[in-house]
Amino acid sequence: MARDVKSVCSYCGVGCGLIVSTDGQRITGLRGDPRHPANFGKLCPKGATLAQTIDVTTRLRHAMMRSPGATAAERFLRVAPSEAIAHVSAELRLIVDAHGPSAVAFYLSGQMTTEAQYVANKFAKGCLGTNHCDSNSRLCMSAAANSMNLSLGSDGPPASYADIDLADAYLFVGSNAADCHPITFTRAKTRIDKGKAKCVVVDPRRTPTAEAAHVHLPVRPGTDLALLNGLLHILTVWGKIDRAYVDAHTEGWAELEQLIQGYTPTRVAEICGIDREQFLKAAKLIADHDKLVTCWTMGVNQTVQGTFAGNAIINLHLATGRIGKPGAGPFSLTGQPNAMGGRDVGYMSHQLPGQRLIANPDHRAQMERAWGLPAGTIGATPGYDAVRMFEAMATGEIKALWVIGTNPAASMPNLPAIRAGLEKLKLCVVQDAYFPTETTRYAHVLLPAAVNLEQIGTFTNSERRVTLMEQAATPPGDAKPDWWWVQQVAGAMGYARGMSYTSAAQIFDEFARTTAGRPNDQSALYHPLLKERGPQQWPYPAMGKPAERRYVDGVFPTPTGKARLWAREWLEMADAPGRRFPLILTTGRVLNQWHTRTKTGAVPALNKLDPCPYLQMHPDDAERLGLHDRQQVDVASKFGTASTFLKLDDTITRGVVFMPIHWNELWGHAASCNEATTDARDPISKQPSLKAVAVRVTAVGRGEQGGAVAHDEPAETARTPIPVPVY
Ligand SMILES: Nc1nc2c(c(=O)[nH]1)N[C@H]1C(S)=C(S)[C@@H](COP(=O)(O)OP(=O)(O)OC[C@H]3O[C@@H](n4cnc5c(=O)[nH]c(N)nc54)[C@H](O)[C@@H]3O)O[C@H]1N2
Ligand SMILES: Nc1nc2c(c(=O)[nH]1)N[C@H]1C(S)=C(S)[C@@H](COP(=O)(O)OP(=O)(O)OC[C@H]3O[C@@H](n4cnc5c(=O)[nH]c(N)nc54)[C@H](O)[C@@H]3O)O[C@H]1N2
Ligand code: SF4
Ligand SMILES: [Mo]
Repeated sequence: MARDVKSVCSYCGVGCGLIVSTDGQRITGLRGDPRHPANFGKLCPKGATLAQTIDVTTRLRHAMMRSPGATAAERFLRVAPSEAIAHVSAELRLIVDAHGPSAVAFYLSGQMTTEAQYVANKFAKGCLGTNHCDSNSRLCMSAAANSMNLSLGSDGPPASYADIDLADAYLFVGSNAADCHPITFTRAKTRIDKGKAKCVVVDPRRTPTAEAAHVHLPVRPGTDLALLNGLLHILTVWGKIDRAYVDAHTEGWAELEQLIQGYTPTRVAEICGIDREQFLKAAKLIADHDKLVTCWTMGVNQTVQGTFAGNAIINLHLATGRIGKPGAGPFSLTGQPNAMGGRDVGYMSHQLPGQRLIANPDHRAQMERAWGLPAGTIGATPGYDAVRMFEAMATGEIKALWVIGTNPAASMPNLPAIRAGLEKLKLCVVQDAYFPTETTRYAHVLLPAAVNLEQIGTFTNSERRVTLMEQAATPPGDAKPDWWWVQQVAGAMGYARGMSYTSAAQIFDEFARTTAGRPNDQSALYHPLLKERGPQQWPYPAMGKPAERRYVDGVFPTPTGKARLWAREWLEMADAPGRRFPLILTTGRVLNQWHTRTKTGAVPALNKLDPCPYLQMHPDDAERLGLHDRQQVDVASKFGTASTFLKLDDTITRGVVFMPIHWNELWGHAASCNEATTDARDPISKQPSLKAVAVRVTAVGRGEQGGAVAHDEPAETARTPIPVPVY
């Protein structure tokens, strides 16, 4: 029956609403939802072509298996879903019985529905009893989440998109929102173009976002904390501190005031490698415009001081009283479409649902009661972070891995080490919607997943808004929603009690109840309400009022009720460039590709716009190194070597090179930037430093290869010629 249903885009954290026309089985049209508050009908090129990613030859349509211990070359055989479920449950049972539950790990994704994230997390931490259940948010939002928790007492940004429409100044730190959060950026750009708002962008590259700025500060990677401390210092000198707010609603000012004195404009300019006058110009813009929204993303989060830099952004807002007010607030933009939902269900290895922590005995007891488990069932030790999980696979400590909705063999840092982990697994289950991916190469079992347009569920976007997706198409073959597969395996292992949901709506109800009384309270939300009233923001408590803007009253969910100002000293990156590795490699995104391209790779229009990988380098650096445009080069770090083509342009800071993350092993041998990235982590958030590693760039085959151990290079795939780039 032909009709229109509502859904949400499954790419970025903007969370644009969709209206999808369907004949009951297939999608016949897709457009932006004019009433959705994230996009008011607009879509970027990725969202507009989302329907083209559904019925493609690379969909994984059936469960597939190959024998345990099979080599990557051994072919998969199609099996019935029941056989795959029986096999996975039997193998997991054997491993748990022989080695304990901590020999099993889960690696989840911010691209699963909240319902699926909740069920997988419950299965791991509640049923099986392993806390080694982490997610790709560890590579993405972990630093921002930790900084919000430490400074404000709760994860989840204080501001809303509506504040972007009210602001008179924007500060984008390590965010290329023009390419990565395009529809949100359009809102800021509209105000900038009308002369209603000023804009400062901090990024080593002159990105499309920086092009729109009044001041662009091309910092050296990893120096944002110094810059932010310096901004607060100069605001103090200029008398811009809101003493009344600081005294009433924060603690820690004395220490912070002391620390920032060391961050004079001259010193900051030197540390960051920027012009002192430009720095002062940026500071003046920020000083003169009270309605400031600061957006930050991976340029901050993916650094070894990511949590501290997030704290410093929040310091800036707290100390000047620019939080909880219309048009003002720190705004961590979420990367994936449902990373916020994932953090709400507690899908990182140190978390439990409702912003609870494994390390907190009260929180564990509350979840044991909620899940009907005997006291003491949930392990008291937080599980490993993503990188540590793969290390534990390499040593044989973790023997089984179930991956859902992420592609670690392409997206994790230091891929040689990741492969060493994947190769050692006794059981590797990969649940994906597409085949092949870089990770399916290491799988013993493949479980076919329905994508978001083929199921019912919810995503929570950057501004804490929960959107219901209705089913627009029938999943192909044996593909099923992610939660279904987990529940089937749980049932087969004897955990049917508490794992027998009949619908996504029922799962949502159980999850929503766990948030009651918590900072992310959304206990009054349920699917029919979302369908009737449209997408809603949390907090959405049972008796209280839903809030568009948090902390309006200056009361924070910390033990004292006050927000915390953190005095954090900037440190030089551990792996600074030197004689052997003289350049800094940074990595990131382009507008028309999504991550490892399982979806965007199937859309011709997008591939025409962003066709191929490259290494962006300043022409002066190329000249010094004797390299020329479009030349094939090796990018070697002490971890490994990536191979790609040079793209010379002067929009990147000298001494820094940039490689997009989208083209990986399936594109060409060693095509992934992550062959060379470092797995050094921020000690608080355990988020890897994907934005900076020291490298050497040489003409292909000319330099010695990077890496502590040269990774195996099977003769038949060695140096698959990479198509010559066309820009
Ligand atoms: N088109 C597209 N959009 C996406 C995605 C996608 O794959 N494609 N992915 C989504 C996801 S999951 C995420 S997490 C977001 C990421 O969104 P962004 O964080 O905006 O994207 P990135 O390109 O990873 O990094 C942003 C910028 O950080 C800069 N940078 C590097 N090092 C530093 C540094 O030390 N300091 C500062 N200040 N800047 C630095 C880079 O030059 C880059 O321009 O995008 C989301 N949106
Ligand atoms: N060097 C470097 N590395 C990075 C980053 C960087 O900036 N630099 N960014 C990091 C960040 S922020 C992120 S978020 C990660 C992203 O890295 P990944 O999560 O690995 O990237 P995706 O390609 O989005 O992987 C999603 C996988 O899930 C599958 N999939 C899609 N929809 C569904 C579904 O509904 N169900 C299931 N089961 N599967 C589905 C896709 O086919 C794909 O294989 O990369 C990280 N890695
Ligand atoms: S801005 Fe993000 S959510 Fe909106 S259409 Fe584009 S990719 Fe989808
Ligand atoms: Mo991300």
